[in-house]
Parts: sequence; C-alpha cells; structure tokens
Amino acid sequence: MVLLRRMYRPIGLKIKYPFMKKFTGIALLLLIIHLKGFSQTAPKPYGVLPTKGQLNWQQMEMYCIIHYGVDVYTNKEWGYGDEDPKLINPSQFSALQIVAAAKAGGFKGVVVVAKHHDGFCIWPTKTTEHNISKSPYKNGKGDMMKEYREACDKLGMQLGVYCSPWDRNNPNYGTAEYIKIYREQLKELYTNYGPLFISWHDGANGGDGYYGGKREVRKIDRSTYYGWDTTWAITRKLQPNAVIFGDVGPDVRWVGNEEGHAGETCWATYTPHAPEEGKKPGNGFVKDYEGTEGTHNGDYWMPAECDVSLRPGWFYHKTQDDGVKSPYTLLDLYYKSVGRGAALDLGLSPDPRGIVNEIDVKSLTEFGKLLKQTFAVNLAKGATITASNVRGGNKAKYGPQFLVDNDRYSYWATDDKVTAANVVIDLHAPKTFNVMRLRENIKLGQRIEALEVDAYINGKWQQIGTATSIGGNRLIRLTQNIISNKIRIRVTKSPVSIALSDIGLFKEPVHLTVPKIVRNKKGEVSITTEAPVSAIRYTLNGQDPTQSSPLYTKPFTVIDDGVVKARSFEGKSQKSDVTFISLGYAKADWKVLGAAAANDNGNRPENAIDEHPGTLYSTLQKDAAIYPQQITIDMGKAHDIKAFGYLPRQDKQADGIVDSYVFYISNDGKEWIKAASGEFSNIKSNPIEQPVVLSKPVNARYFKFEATRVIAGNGITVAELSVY
Ligand code: FUL
Repeated sequence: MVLLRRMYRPIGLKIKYPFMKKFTGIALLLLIIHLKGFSQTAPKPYGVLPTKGQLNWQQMEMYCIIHYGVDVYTNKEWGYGDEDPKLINPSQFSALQIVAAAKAGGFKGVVVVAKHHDGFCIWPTKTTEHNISKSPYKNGKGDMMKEYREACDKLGMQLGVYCSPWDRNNPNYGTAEYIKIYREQLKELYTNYGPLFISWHDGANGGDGYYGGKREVRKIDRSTYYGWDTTWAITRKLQPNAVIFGDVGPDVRWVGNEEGHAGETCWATYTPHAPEEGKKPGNGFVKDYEGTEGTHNGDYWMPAECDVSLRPGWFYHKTQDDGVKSPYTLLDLYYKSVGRGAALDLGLSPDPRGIVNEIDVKSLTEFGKLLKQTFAVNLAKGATITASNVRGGNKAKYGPQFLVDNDRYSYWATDDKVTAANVVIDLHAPKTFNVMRLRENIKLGQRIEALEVDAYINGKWQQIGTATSIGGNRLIRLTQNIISNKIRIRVTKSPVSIALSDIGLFKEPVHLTVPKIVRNKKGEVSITTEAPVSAIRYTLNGQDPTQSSPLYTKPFTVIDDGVVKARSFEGKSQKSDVTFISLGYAKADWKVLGAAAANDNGNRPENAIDEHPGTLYSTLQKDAAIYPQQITIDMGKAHDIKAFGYLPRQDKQADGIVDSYVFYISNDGKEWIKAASGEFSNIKSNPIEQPVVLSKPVNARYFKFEATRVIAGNGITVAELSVY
C-alpha cells in the first residue's frame, strides 16, 4: 500500500520536472489497473440477509426436539389437558442422558418441549397449577428445564424451548387473558434458563380440550388471536440471539412435512403468500405450505427446518419400539435436510423411565459415527484450485484457495459482470469420493441458482452432478464412487457475481442396500433389494437378523400378525441396516360387509383392505357430507384383537383424512360393541398409520370403523385398515 501511495503521488502534484511526466503516465496506468482490480470492493450483498441468530442456526445444522410429558404415560400424541400431574413420576429421569444421546448423534443442541398441547409445564411456572410442582417428581421440587440447562452446559450443547401456544388445559384458552398467560410463560422460560438458540412455536391450534373442565371445542383465528408481533418483541428483548421458529417464520420456517426432508431446490428466502395480511411472516398467515422450496430471492431470510421424529410418533410408545429409524435412514434424511440448506430437527422421545431408550441411543450413536466417518477428511484439502475469473484479479482477497480453508465465510468471488464461471480442483493424485459439499458466503445472500460438477475420467470431463439453490450448505450425494484427480465446478446461473466459500469432497462408507418388505392380500411376504446382494436374511420373532437367520429365497406366507425383519448381507462382515414391517392379520379372507357409498368405482371400499397403501376408499363429494360414515368388515373368522390401525391417504392430500373415530366389534355382524373411540392427533402433519391399542384385547370376527370427523373435505378416505 505504501508503495502504491508513493507511485500515485505524482498525479496530484504540479509537474515541476519534465522526467516526472513519464512517471505520471505509468502511475496513471497503475491507477487504472488498481481501480479495476486490486481496489475492487467486496461484492454487494444480494437480497435479504441472515441475522446473527440465523447464522448460528445455520452452522448448527442439526438439533433434537425432546417430547416428554404426560402423553408418555397415557400413550397419546396429544393429551386432552385433563391429565393428572401425578403421572409425572419417572424413575430415572436424566436430562444429562437425554442430551448426551443427542450429542452422540452429532446434534448440536436440544429444543425442549416445556409445554405441549396438553398444557402441562415441566418447569415450576407461576402461571398455572398444571405443572411439575404438583407432581411427585422430586417431591414437587423438580424443574426439568433447569436440568436441561445444566446438562447442555456440561456437554457443550445449545438449548432451545418449545412452549405450545395451544393449551388444552387452560380454562382461559381462547380469551385475551390466556395470551397474557402465554407471554408470561415465555418470559419465565426466556429469563430463567440462560441463552436460548431457538424459540419454537407450534402451528397446531384450537380444537377440543379440557379447558379447566369445560370440555368443549374452542376455535381461534390463528392470524389474529396470538398477537405474534407483541410476543416476538418479548423474544427479541429477552433472547436477542434466539431464532423464532413458526410455520411461517419469522426466522425459521416449517418445511411443510414431518418426514424430515426439504425440496431438492430449497431457498433460504421465502415470501409468504398471504394476500390479506400483506405477505407477512407469522404463524397464522399461510394458505398453503410452500416451505419445502421457499422462494427464490424471497422477501425474508427464513430458511427451512425439517422436523421428523426418530420414532413414528413424537412421544414414546412401547408399540413403536420396532419403528426407530436406522442410522442409514437418518443419514439419508441428513442429506435431504442439512444437505439442502435446511436444518434437521430430530424428535427424541424419552420413555416412561425418563431417559432415551437403549434402542434409540444405539441408532443415534451409530448415525453419529457414520457422520464422523463420512465428513472426517475433506479430500479437496491441499488441492491446487484455479478459477476462470477472480474478482478484480485480486487472488489474495478473492482467490479460489478460500474454497478449502476452514473459514465458512472466506470466499472466492468473481467480477460483478461474471455470473457464470468455473473452478478446477487439481487433487494431484486420484481420489475416491461419493459426496460433495458446496457453500456460499451467505453473509452476502443466497446467490447461486445452479451449478454443474464434472470429474476428469479417462482423459475427458464427465458430468457427475448438478445442484440448485446452493446457499449455506449443499451436499451432492453421488450414486457411485468417483475416482478422479481433477474436478471442475461450473457455476451456470447466478443473478449476480459469485461468492462461493466452500468445496468439500468426502467418502461415505459403503453400505449395503436395505431390503424392502411387502405383503399382498393373500398374505404372501416378498423381500427385495434395489441392487443385488449375496444374501437376505429375515426373522419372524422380532430379533434383528444375523448370519444364521433364515435365508430369504422366495415369498412366504404370514397369516397371523407379527413383525418381519430383514437385512442384506455381503460376505462375512458386511451387513445392512435392519428393516421391518409390522403386520396385522392377513386379509385374504376379509370382505366388506357394508360401507358408506364410494364416490366412484375406482375408490371402492375394498381398497381399504387390499394391502395397497396407494389405493383409496373414498366417499369424497362436492356437497357437504353427513357424518358418521362407516365401513364394516367381515374377517372370515374370529381373531384376538389387541389393536387396530388406520392408514390415512399417503398422497399428501388432506381431504377425507379422519381425525375422530369409533371402533366397534361384533361376533355376528348384528350386535355391536364399542371397543375404542378417540382422536387421531397430529394426523394432518404426520399422516402415518394410526395404531390404536384397545383398552383390553377382544375376540371378534367383525369390525366396524366409524369416522365421526375429518380434517378437510366432504367425505372420508381410507388407505388401509388393519387389525393386530
Ligand atoms: C406438531 C405437534 O402437533 C406435534 O405434537 C409435535 O409437537 C410436533 C413437533 O409439532 O405440529
């Protein structure tokens, strides 16, 4: 700089000596070069930008949401609000064990459900009697939030809170008084438990509940009732670095499903569609969930969070012990959430003891190991990288070497006019990889719309991957190993100059494909794999298959209910994750005895018992429907019935999904006994099979499924009914 200043000095001087003229010319030339190049300013930020809290959230990538409360003891997903606080008496509650389980999976924090829809508070709040101080836990002296805080501090994890706006216990719910109470609850949580990284506000709102004994339906207008602007002002004041999660932000948006995946293209920015509210973020302003993709160059920085439970439900149910997601399923979800710039929020469900079950801990720990193994070594480190354009020619400031340093925000940039450019990564020797990571410096906004990746194989460039909406994190999981010594990245579309900050090449350990198990109406079970494996072994006794379990050679029949587990093997040491299917009684002899009229022949009642989740029994019609509607089944012979299951439609549509039911049984098809009734909680957001365990097992040949309410549409839809 000193040198440059000296060189330019002559320009501003009166030329006293003729020889200086020559110098002046050179200096002018240098100045032009300098202005074009070395003094080039940083790229102008593009569109809306993340806040400090959002940057922290992005870097966390993964956290767990912990559901523990009265539902664990009543076997429900949504408590009604009339549960006795005395239910909370865990024998081994340990926040440390729970947070450690999350940490073992590589998660960076926990969001604690401090109050779920049932209204029970796991901290000694002053706002309601319905809290932990009324439970036997630590003789009413317990405070689980405090224990979580201490556990997080001990383990270096971040803490967040979930305090349900909907409260089925509170007598004031639906009135202005409740809003005061809710804000008071948040204030307690914000002031007494240290710094929080997230305040999580659920979208499920209003409906039936206990409400202080009134037991009625309370409807609220979610766009006006909560007065979110005032509530968020409290969050900003008391927890300035916390992001606020809601269906539509304001800081983090819901991805729109509880399956754990974002869209293949997923923008961190979003413009909510809310004509009546003037496109504002907020819990109540969404018409349709467009959270999966977001909006290119949207009005708000509002990246997506993918919430999904490790188990089928959010709360622990013993019957779902077989349904814990496997390490590779979690890894797959990681690519589909974190790998698409979103965050993965994995549900953990402590069991009645108050700790994360051993089955869950095992899967989490193995998943954590897989992640570590995959991302331990960035094979692009040490590479020589050349770029087709460097901003102002200033390699020291904007050169491609920043793509492989450890700083997420140092970056390679191009000139303003250059919106498509390449970098070539010379690895110096052939390297084997199957995962690529790309990141932009999001402090300058989300800029890159599309890029393509080539590898130099057999003397020529071959395209191996493409990606859209790069943003804070983009992982490309390749379908096969690539062996190459040179990689090329071609940014093909960007509205402004490029500001790419990170390139990684990684090798995910090879694993065998997991088999798929299906059963047809005749009761025949077939097990297949996508790619050939040397052996598939299975069990019918609930144990995980080992090398000595029966070898699968051809379809076999399972008439009774039970669990089929399978796993692929290669050689002596390699084995896949375990997959399973919970089977009810085979439906070979089942017949429909009667049903509310189907809307057309393609949607016949028989589709409800054909073992095809894709076919529907539907009575949906244009005009308002009358409820209840029923379907009656003759199982051909009497069975011991412990539970039944309703599988809602699996095509992402909500019309006709039943959320309130009665289940009858009979031995002659004439005299009916009510065996169960209730609601299918959370079926809208998480449309998985709804298992209902009967209060006591019964023996019957006939059953009748009665729908008393649906979540949308006129009529009912049933993908499948099963009996266990
Ligand atoms: C949903 C709730 O209704 C579920 O019970 C659960 O808490 C999940 C994380 O959010 O919308």
